[in-house]
Amino acid sequence: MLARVRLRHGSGLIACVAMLACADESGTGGGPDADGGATQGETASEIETESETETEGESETETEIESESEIESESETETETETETESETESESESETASDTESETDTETDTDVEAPCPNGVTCVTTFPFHFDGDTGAAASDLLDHYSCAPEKNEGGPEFLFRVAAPADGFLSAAVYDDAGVDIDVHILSARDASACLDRGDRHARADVAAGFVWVVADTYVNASGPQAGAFGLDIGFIEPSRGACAMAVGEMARVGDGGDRLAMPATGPIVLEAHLVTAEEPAPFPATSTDELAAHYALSQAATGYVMHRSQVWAPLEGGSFYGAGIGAPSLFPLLHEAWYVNMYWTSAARPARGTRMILRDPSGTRAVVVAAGYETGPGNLDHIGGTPEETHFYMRTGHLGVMTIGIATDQAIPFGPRICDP
Ligand SMILES: [Ca+2]
Ligand SMILES: [Ca+2]
Repeated sequence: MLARVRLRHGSGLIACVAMLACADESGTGGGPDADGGATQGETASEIETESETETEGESETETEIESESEIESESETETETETETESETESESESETASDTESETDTETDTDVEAPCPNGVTCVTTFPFHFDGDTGAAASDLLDHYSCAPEKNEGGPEFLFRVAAPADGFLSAAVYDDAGVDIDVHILSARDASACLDRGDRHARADVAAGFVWVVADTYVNASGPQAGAFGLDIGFIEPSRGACAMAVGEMARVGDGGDRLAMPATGPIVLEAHLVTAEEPAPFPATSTDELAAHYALSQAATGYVMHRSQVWAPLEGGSFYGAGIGAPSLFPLLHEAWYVNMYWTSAARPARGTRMILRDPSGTRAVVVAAGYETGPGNLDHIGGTPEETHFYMRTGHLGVMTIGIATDQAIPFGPRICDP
């Protein structure tokens, strides 16, 4: 539906300025190195298909997932579909569910996590929360179509979760299943399919108010029937820091800029970057683009509490002896900083000290992420003013080359991760 293809032309291979790794524009959104065969060719031309797997409705398959590339279009896609085309019949079919629970679930501002947990529902009060289940044995089979994407057939059995958000914040949920199974995840503001805030084939996210939010892991129905089966579900809640987002005014010397330095803060396209090995991941280091990757995802999620269905691979082999190499030894790279890292094509002289706080901000809003600079240099195309991994893009609702404002935080004491800036 909204599938987009973006071509990106880098400036080609430029001499490395870092000890272990040089400019990295590859291994980002395009995923051409999914087979571990990263080449310099990726730098020159990279294709990213930003299509959410399910935008084709019934043609939903698992195969697209392997492209490693469709990361961030869900919000765009679903914004369009949130135009509520819900049918009357659907409303009626859901009214039963809604009516018998409304009294206890109509608690948008109720943070009483002690409220009785309804029958057949799993109640969630701690994060990150993990659940393993099998929709082939689910007790509920009431919800079929959700207002986020009414054309999607979620007619198979579902698991319901009542989530107590402890504050206003960012709620996300990720689902993991195997081939032949297709469980989708939905975030609802009430126990009602017409109250859908977001949904996804693999993950969903929403800014929620303190109180109860509902998450439903539902079974997608394709032409072959309900794709029920075993799945894992993670639910995470992050309360963004709030406050000033002042950025230092100055300029950044970048490799190959011919003395034409970038005025900071700057606004422009931000690359979707790959993952880097951290201090929590001792040698032997990854020998392929996916070696030890699952462990990295788990470590990162545990360190940050930030839930998403991660899919980016390690930064490609270029100049280093292992995949996922940044600047300097991994032992110098805290796990928390990797989750929220940022790079620019700074010269070695201009490169900020490791762990310097920078801010990536929506140029026209208050949404931002505090990110860690100084660990990697790139992207090599100076038009792409910086890069950051999928964690940042997922929160910012941006994709590869999404436009953000970048700058060095004036206050170097603010916490890493999502932030709501003072207007
Ligand atoms: Ca269902
Ligand atoms: Ca799915």
